[in-house]
Amino acid sequence: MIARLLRRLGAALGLRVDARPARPEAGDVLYAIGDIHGRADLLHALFRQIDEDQADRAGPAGVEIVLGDFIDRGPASRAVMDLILSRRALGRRVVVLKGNHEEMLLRFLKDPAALKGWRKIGGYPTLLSFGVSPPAFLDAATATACQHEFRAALGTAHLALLGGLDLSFSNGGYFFAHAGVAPARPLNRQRAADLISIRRPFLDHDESFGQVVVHGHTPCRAVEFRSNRINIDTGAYATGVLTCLVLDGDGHRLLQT
Ligand SMILES: [Mn+2]
Repeated sequence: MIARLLRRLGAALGLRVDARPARPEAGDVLYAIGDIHGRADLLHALFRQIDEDQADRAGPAGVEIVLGDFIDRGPASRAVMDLILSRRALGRRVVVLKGNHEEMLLRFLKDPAALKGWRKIGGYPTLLSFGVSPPAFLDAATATACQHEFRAALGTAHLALLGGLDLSFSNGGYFFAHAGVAPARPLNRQRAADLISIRRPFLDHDESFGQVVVHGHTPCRAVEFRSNRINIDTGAYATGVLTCLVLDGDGHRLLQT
């Protein structure tokens, strides 16, 4: 009754009002992990913290959500992928979302010309982590040779992981995406390009998106808690601080390296 009145009042004022606070679905505990960027050392430490957190509580295992940009820049992208895969092999529920960096890697696998753009955002350390030497001089021939070498170096499990990335995930009033959402579109009609790379007008938007958007992509000094979004990209690659946002029936907490 009150919820309906609030929604009607909100609609009259041109606002979307969430009368129902965000809360994970029946007993779920959500662990959202920010931009890892090749820091397997930090991810390893954070998974330990998640395990300790899980050990302290009864009930089903949590859902772990990797928010994308787990590769590039840092030195150990291959090890990051192996850690994620081993997590799944343990039977954990792990949702892995696509960031703009994974998008660039996938583009390079299809088109060697994409190496130029991927290099600019820190793709070379990812090649090196797979034992592939980036070209000393980049042209069409060396890019193609590098692409072939990289394809051969990627294991089937790595390819399956990269080919199976999700663009978004939703649970109990929380909406997870790497970069954010386009405010002008409903959550179920978002475009891939916005989900993986939007900054403005998403970051400036003060009104509700319909669900609380949990995202990374734009590094912040400390986790940003807003009424309509939570940014957990604490720039792990440069700061050494990798953040996990824990959402459960009691609210939210942070685990950090
Ligand atoms: Mn990003």
